[in-house]
Amino acid sequence: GRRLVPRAILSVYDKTGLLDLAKGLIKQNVRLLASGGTAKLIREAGFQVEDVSAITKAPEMLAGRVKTLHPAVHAGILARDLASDEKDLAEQNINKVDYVICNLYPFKDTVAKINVTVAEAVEEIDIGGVTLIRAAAKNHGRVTVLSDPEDYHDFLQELEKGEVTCKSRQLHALKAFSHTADYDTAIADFFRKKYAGDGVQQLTLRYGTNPHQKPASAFMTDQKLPFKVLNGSPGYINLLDSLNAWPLVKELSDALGFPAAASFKHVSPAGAAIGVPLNDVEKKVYMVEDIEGLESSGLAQAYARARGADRMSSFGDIIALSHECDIPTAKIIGKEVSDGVIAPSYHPEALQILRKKKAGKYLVLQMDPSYSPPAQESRTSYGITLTQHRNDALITPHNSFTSIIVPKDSPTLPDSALRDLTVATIALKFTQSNSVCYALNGQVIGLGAGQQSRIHCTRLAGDKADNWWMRFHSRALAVKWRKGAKRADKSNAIDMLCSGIVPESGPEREEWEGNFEVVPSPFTSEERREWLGRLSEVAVSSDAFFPFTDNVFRVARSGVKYLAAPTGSQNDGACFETAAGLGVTFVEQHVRLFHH
Ligand code: 93A
Repeated sequence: GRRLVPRAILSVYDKTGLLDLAKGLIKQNVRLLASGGTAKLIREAGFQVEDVSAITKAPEMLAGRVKTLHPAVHAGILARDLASDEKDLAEQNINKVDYVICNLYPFKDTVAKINVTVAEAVEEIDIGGVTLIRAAAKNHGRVTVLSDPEDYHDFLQELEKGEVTCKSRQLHALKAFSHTADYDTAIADFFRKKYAGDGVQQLTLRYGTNPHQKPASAFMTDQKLPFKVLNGSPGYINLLDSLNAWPLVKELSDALGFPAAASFKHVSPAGAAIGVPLNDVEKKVYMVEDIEGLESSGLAQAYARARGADRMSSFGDIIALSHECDIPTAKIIGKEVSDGVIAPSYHPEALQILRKKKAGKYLVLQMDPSYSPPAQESRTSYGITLTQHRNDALITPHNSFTSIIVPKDSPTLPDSALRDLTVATIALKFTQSNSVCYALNGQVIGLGAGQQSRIHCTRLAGDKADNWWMRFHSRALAVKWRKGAKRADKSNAIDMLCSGIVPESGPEREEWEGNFEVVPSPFTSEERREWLGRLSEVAVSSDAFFPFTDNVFRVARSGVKYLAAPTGSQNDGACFETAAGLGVTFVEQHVRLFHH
């Protein structure tokens, strides 16, 4: 039959606003039922209230661990307006509950205290309250659940006007579900830290982006971390680099069937390459002439190329290797200033070499190559959670570059161009935008990252490609270094020479000259023009369309023959025409590849 008297169950830890609420409910003829402490407070204020134990016919037990957990309570909350539910209730002499007012034990506040014990935390895990809230939220078709004292006022106003609307019940239910989810997350976070073991499902990081950003950690909620720390202790940016560099080399290697390597700095690649065999000049320019076993290691050659692209930028890099780190690769790494490496496995002797770096602090991560991240990813920015489908667009040499726009009579691209466009495009997929990448011989030769305008990016990357090529000039190759010049000093000095920015005189000039046994004279503009004119067959990729023709003009100046970019700009037509006029093949790459 129809109940005449609506009922409310009240069980609150935070008793803010409780008495006003009780008063308002009673005014609307609602019968109040409450758990021990809540009932006591209401009663002492002079309002009518029954103890929950009066309907459960069971006392609160186990020092409060069992208060409201009883069918008399939960059947009353969960019953629908169905004949069969009504029958069940009648048989058990249970009344329906219409309003549930509950907030939970302060688990978060408790575990926020320093040196809290597991026993203390355990006592703050609310069971009955979560069950009340969850049951009421589940049955929000009929029941109103209030889990936040802030909501009492509006609720009472609505009640006074008549009934709580369906919309309000929905919003209260949403809040309730979010509240219990947040509560359970806090509990899981606490026990992950206590029980999972550092480095298994979570990892304490030295600090965040900057040293004052503490504490910092990395974790997964649903599985173990897919990497192990074999040496060192990663920082926040180390991990961001590693977790961008790893998929880059994995995808590059999968796409082209070669071992691949990348050299990351500030969450963008400074270089990336596949293991195309090195010629003698390349070995010299990349400073790997003396590496034993280089010839037989595709991976070592891939890293030599990745590191060789922009040696200045690679100083202190995070390295990713697509295959087991072998001895030759470790030997190259051993000579360079670097922060860490991520690879699927390590040859025992290679690992020994790496463990010696940075006075034993060199970061070595072992990645599970079978790991595949979930399709949906999220992050927070300024407290707001953003979610999106992961960028799982696949770039492959045979599918990504088939739409040749100009020249009109070019049905296919040579394999070398497909290879280099693939290298450039996969590199962009993991580069902070805007990004433009020039590639040749299976490696990045110039990559511009994080520029707000595309043309600045195209120029930056083009200037890097030019600088890379100037390093192959006979006069750059013939440089005589001072005895004891360090690798990094050499890279910096050669960079100044090749960029054409050596000052004519003054202390900077003197310092620069100090690197050489025989000081090279700076390149004349004629020398530069002549040598840069010989750079050819370069592939370039852009992470989004070219808004103006200036980009096309600029890439052509650095030997670009093949250009891949998305289309959709108002100036597409002009860009295609410009490319055609310059003898550049323009391929539409259909996927925009912004990355942030
Ligand atoms: O220990 S409990 O999980 N066992 C219960 O059955 C139970 N029922 C309600 N804690 C339980 N509660 C919680 O007690 C509520 O979530 C609320 O935070 C608190 C209110 O207790 P009191 O009314 O005695 O102050």
